[in-house]
Amino acid sequence: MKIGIVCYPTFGGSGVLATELGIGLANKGHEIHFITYKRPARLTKYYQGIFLHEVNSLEYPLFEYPPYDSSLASKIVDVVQHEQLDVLHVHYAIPHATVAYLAKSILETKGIKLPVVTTLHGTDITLIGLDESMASVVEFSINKSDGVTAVSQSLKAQTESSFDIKKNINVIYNFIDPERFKRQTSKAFKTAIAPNGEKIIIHTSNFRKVKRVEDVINSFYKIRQEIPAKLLLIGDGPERRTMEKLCRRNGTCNDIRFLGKQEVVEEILSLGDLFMLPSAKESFGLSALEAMACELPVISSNIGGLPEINEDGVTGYLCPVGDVSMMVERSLRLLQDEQLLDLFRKNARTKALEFTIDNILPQYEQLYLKCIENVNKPKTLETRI
Ligand code: GMT
Repeated sequence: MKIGIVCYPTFGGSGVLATELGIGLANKGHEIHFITYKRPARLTKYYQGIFLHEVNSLEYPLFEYPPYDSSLASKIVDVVQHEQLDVLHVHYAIPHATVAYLAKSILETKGIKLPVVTTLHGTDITLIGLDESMASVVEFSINKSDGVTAVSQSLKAQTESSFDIKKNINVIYNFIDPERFKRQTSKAFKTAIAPNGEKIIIHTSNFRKVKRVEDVINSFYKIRQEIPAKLLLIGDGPERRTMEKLCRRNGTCNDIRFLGKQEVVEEILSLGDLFMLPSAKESFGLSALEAMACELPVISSNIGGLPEINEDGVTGYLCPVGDVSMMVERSLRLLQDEQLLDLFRKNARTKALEFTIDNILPQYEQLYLKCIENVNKPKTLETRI
C-alpha cells in the first residue's frame, strides 16, 4: 500500500509511535509518505520506501499565527494526488483529524477518494480535546474519520464517555521492536554513571506538568536517604527549569543527571534498575513499555492505560497519582531485594513482549485495507469499521 502518515515530528510518544509504525510498514514493503513540519525525530537515517514531505507555513504580516492547518491540508492534497496514496493515517486528533477531513473533502471535488484513519493518543482527548475551545471540532473530526483507533482500552472508554462518538473505536496498542529495545551491557557507561554500584532510576518524558516530574525528584530524594542511588532524566520541556531548581533545593544535584532529548534511549534504559512514570494522565505510557522491554520494572501511577501494561506486583507497582510515600516504599521494596528485582525485571520483559511490532503492525494493515474497501464501496454498502 501507499500510506501517508501525518504526525508531530517530535520526541513525544505519538510522533515516536507514528515514526516507528512508518519504518515498520516500509520494512514490510509498503511505501510510506510522512507529511510533517520537519523530519520526525526518530527517523534518523535513510530508509528505502520512506518519503518525507515537509509542510511550510506561510509567513505574512497579517498573520499573527501562520495558518498551519491550511498549509498541511494543501500539502496532503498535493501528495495524495501526485503520489497516489491509498490511505492517510493521522496521529493525534488535533488538528490532524480535522485537517485530514478538509483534505479529503477537497480531494472529493477532484473525484479522488481518500480513506482516513485517525489514531487518538492521549491528551488530544483527555486534556486539550476536552477544552471547550476544541471539543466540538474534535468530536466532529473523529466521526468523519473512516477508521479510528485508540492506544488503550482506557482511552477508548474515555473518548466514548466524553464525546458523542458514532464510530467504532478500535483499540490498537502501542508497540516496541524487541530487537532494538532489549537490555544491552555497557559496563563502562554504567561505571561512569554509578561508580560505586549505586542503583539507577530512570524517567523519560517531555517535562510537561501532566508528567509530574516533581514526584520523581521528590521520591528520589527520599530513596537516596535510604540507599545509594542515581537518577537519570531523559527528555526536555517546559517544566525542566523548575525541576532543576527542585533538585538544587533538595541538594540532590550531584546524583541527578538531566540528559535532555536522546535518540538512542535503549542504551540509557539498559543502565537502569527502575523506571518511574508518575503522570497525572497517561493514555498508554510508551516510555514505560520501552523501559520494560529493557528489563526495567516500573513504578507508575495507576491511571489511564498504565494498568494495561504495568501489572501491579508483577512488572512493577501502581500507585495513586501524587502518592510519593507509596512510590518510595514500593521502589525501596524492589531496590533492596535483589531476588525480587530480578524477578520483576524478567516479568517486565515478558510483558513487553505482548506488545511487539510483529503483533501490532498487522492490526493497522487490516484496518487500512478495510477502510480502503469501505470508501470505495457504493454508499449503501458501507460497513461500520
Ligand atoms: O497526549 C500526549 O501527551 C501527547 C502524546 C505524545 O505525543 O507524547 O502522548 C500520548 O501518546 C503516547 C503514544 O501513544 C502515549 O504513550 C502517552 O501515554 C500519551 N500521553 C498522555 O496520555 C499524557
